[in-house]
Amino acid sequence: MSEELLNGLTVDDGEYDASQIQVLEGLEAVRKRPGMYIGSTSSSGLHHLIYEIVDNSIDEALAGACTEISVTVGSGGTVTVVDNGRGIPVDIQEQTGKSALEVVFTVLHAGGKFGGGGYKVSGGLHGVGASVVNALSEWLDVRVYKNGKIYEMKFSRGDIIQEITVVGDTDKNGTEVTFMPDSEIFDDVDFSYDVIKTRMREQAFLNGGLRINTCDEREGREASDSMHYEGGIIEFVQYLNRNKTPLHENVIFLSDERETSTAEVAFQYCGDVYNEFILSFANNIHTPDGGMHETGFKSALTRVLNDYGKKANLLKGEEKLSGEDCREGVTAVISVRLMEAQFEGQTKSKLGNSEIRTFVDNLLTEKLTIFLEENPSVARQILDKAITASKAREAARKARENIRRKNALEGMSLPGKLADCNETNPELTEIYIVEGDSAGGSAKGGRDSRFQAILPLWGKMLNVEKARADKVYGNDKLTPVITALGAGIGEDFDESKLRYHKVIIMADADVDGSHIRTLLLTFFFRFMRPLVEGGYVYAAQPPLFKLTRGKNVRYVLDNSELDAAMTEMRGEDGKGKVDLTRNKGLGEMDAHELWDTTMNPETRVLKQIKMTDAIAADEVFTVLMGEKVEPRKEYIEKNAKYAVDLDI
Ligand code: TSJ
Repeated sequence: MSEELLNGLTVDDGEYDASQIQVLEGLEAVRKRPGMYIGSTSSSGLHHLIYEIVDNSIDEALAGACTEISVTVGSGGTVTVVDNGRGIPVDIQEQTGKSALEVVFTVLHAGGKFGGGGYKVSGGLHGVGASVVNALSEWLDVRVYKNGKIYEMKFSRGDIIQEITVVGDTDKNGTEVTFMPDSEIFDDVDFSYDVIKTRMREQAFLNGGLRINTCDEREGREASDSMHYEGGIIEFVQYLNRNKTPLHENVIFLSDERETSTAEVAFQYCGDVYNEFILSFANNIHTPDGGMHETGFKSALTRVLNDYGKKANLLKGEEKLSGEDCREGVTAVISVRLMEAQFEGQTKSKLGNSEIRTFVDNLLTEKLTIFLEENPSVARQILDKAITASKAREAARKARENIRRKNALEGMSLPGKLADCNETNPELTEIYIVEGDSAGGSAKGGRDSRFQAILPLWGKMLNVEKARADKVYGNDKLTPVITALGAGIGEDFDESKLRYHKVIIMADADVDGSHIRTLLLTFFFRFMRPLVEGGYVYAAQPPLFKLTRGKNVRYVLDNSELDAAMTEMRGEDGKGKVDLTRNKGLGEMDAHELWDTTMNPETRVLKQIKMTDAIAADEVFTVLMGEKVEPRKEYIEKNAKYAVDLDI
């Protein structure tokens, strides 16, 4: 091959081929700043490698040329992705003198754009990441099954190790990529089968009809699953609602297609649920911050339900349903595909294309109106639910107004049980919410009152998952928490008014403690979501064991540290007699012990409550706190951990 240079001269193919240098520079940039391409080099970036490869196979499925994809974690920690598509083209292109296969793996952002036509509407959505994965892999092998032959090419950290070689005959078609992530790049190269399976299940739902298999071949971790949903996002909604009680039997499904975009919406209301759960996707990519597709759905839903309510005489006179009323108890999946998706916001997790808002709005306005007219009993159930929600919201508003007025009258008085701290800069202060009066007493005695406040709680706590908002606002167990934090609740919640930047739940490490912790977390999650999202909520970790040898006392957090601590304390001869007791409760520790083990910032262990996965969190809360007993039992048996141990 030859390359034209600036002065019109051409040089022959050789070591100094300009395009080759560019390629190397491109992939070198990826290795220098991996975060720019895959977000991070932590576990999430590591798993991103798989998604980048699988996206190519999904594009092939969208082009109608692939029906099955398999993702396997090999025994050595590698990942193999195989599909039964047409196989990446291997013939040399005139323009570049290279095969599409080589270009895909060595040129940044090259996938999907080669070979002229390539993909149309459905495709060309992803397929940009194979070279990034190649650059960040210790090694990567690709095999293409095509034209009756098996072609193979090998790379290491982006460099070509073996040019395309025919290594056998085959009657199959498809592409197979195996890679070993580079341990020089990633903090940890251990893949999580659960993370992979969850993502692949989501993709199987979003691409109805496509079969996706997952397999873990690592010793002691063997597992395999096969996921295939003819119903697509309809089955996604059924899956999300599997532990809830649907208000109407069938999931409502609406879809439309334009020249360059498609929209699909599936939703179903649940009678026993008071919050909304909307998952939206653009080009199969989750958009946790919503965007135009979600806005279109929400505004049209509100308008269509109000119009229907008027027409069917379910809403009288000036009665009007708010958007929130119309979404109470709904589980919805919105999936759109479009040519040039604009992802906005700091985390690129919001869809910005405004034409999609009109598209989804029109879809609902036309087709949901028809659906309601054709299914009056379903329509009536939905409207009844929204009207009840509206009345409850009005009651809640009054209750909230009462709290506000009371606060104003009493000069924003703090709860009587609160032992506040001296410091007033919230960035420096902490509040311990403590279960039980006796533990509260020890905590008050043990704390550093300069910056630590204590709020004891006692008695039975309200389960907010089973109550509407109006019951929550007036609740005498929750009101002290609301006033102590000082930031309001629900729509009124104002992060900037928060009186403490560390809100620490301190409860026993037993079943009752776990219960109160879960109840409080559910309350924060549903009514003070920014508190959880902002990372203000923590769980204190009181030690489970106390070791005594003579005058020496040592506390141990949990089982995993017990053996080592015992050995250490027995001393070198291994003969010292060490007394082991299990801590029965916070109340049994005196003020000093509580400070040393659980409250002293120098020595304590705090667990920050994270909100990484909305699906998992919603699941945990509905399962643990909802009406159905059977799934809850199953869940607890399966996890045998406290709810707080899950990364919510
Ligand atoms: F990108 C990649 F290398 F990472 C990769 C691509 C990885 C895997 C597992 C699969 C694929 C892939 C690519 N599967 N199927 C395809 N298809 C094409 O590249 C292809 C085949 C034929 C034609 C055509 O127009 O004839 C066009 C394309 C884009």
